[in-house]
Amino acid sequence: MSTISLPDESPMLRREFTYGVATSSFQIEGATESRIPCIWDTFCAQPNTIADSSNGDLACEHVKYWQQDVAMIADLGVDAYRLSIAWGRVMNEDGSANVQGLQFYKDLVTALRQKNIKVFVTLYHWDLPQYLEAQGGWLNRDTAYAFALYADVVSNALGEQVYSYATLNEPFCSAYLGYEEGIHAPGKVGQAYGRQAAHHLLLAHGLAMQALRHNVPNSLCGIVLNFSTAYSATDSQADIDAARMGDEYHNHWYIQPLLEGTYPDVMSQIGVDAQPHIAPGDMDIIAQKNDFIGVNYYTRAVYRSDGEGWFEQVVPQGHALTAMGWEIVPDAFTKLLVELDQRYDLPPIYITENGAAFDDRLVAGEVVDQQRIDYFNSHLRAVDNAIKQGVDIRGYFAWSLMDNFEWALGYSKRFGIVYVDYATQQRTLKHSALAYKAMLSNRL
Ligand code: IFM
Repeated sequence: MSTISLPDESPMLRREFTYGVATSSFQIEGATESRIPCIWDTFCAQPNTIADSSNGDLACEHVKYWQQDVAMIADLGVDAYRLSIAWGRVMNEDGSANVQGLQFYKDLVTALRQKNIKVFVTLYHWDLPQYLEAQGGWLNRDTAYAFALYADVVSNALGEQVYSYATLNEPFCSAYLGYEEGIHAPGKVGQAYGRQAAHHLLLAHGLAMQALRHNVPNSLCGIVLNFSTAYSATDSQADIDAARMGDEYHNHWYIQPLLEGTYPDVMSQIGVDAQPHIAPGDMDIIAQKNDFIGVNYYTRAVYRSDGEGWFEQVVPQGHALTAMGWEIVPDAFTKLLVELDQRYDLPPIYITENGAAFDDRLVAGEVVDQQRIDYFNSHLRAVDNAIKQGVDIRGYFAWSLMDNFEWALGYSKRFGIVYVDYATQQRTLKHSALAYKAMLSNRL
């Protein structure tokens, strides 16, 4: 079996560098009967939304098998586990706390701590309670305040047992895919929707940070953002400008407000009707100090001019693809990290997600996922290169611990380092998990 390795002098071989695995609530938990419905339950129930017409009713049945899953995580030898809380499992519709739901996460956190595993909690990984969506969801400013209340309840309950709290996972996906393109829940379509949702999500982040600062001053608090490094399709000035606009619109829209308190200039290039309503004081709430920013990276994006002063994304060419059709471009990962560092006064960075889906097969009890091992090898080296160029990166989380519900693609895509047989809920460590485990045990 081939291995995952890093250059001998890599700072990532030191014990202080945190390695983990990541999951999210809706993608693994199941147990819908013990929480209130969320927007993904509703979305999955609509026709033609999910590739295999599946839903999150069972997923990996993690609520049932969580103790076994904790043992599996510990066996991998990771330093940390990144999980998300299902808002609708810990809060009731009347705004009161769900005591049993909170107890589930308390037990989970305690069990992980007993195994000496640092817990990285994400408060919002896309599963907005449906009753809030019925009141406008992220288009309604009140949702940001409801989120702050929820953050207050969770951080009071779990306290500093949690090493790190991230407010949101990938607000780009919630806003753009969910409210602008409509391919994710709640399936709304329109630029004005997308931009307003993005603003309210960022506002929610800022408001929640205030609660976190008060309740858990010693936990590491921040946010997780996703980025696809922007490239231009050709050397033409029109395409170069298009790539810059795509970068501002899809990447910097979410990070610049956090670090500089402003939206990118590309905002002036969208119609006045699509511009978000920003109340006085919002940008100050959004631009609070973060202890860390989580970076999720999978691939790059290539843009060209649409001929009308705007950008369009082109179908990737020239690199191998994952099962998602995403180009494998580790150099783009280094470029992204170095450019973010050059442009902003960044807090410490954690790579909170990186990984790949491939067409894994379980044969005679083994999954030989050499392509995933290669992906991890090349992308860990990309992170190492960025650190050597001065970027302050403190940790790396493989996405994902185990195969799970891949949103609009259902169970058809497998991102796990652990294979899940959904019929039996049997977990099998893929070769990538064995390689990750071996790499972790060989650290200095
Ligand atoms: O599975 C998702 C995850 O929920 C968020 N980041 C990207 C992953 C792969 O698409």
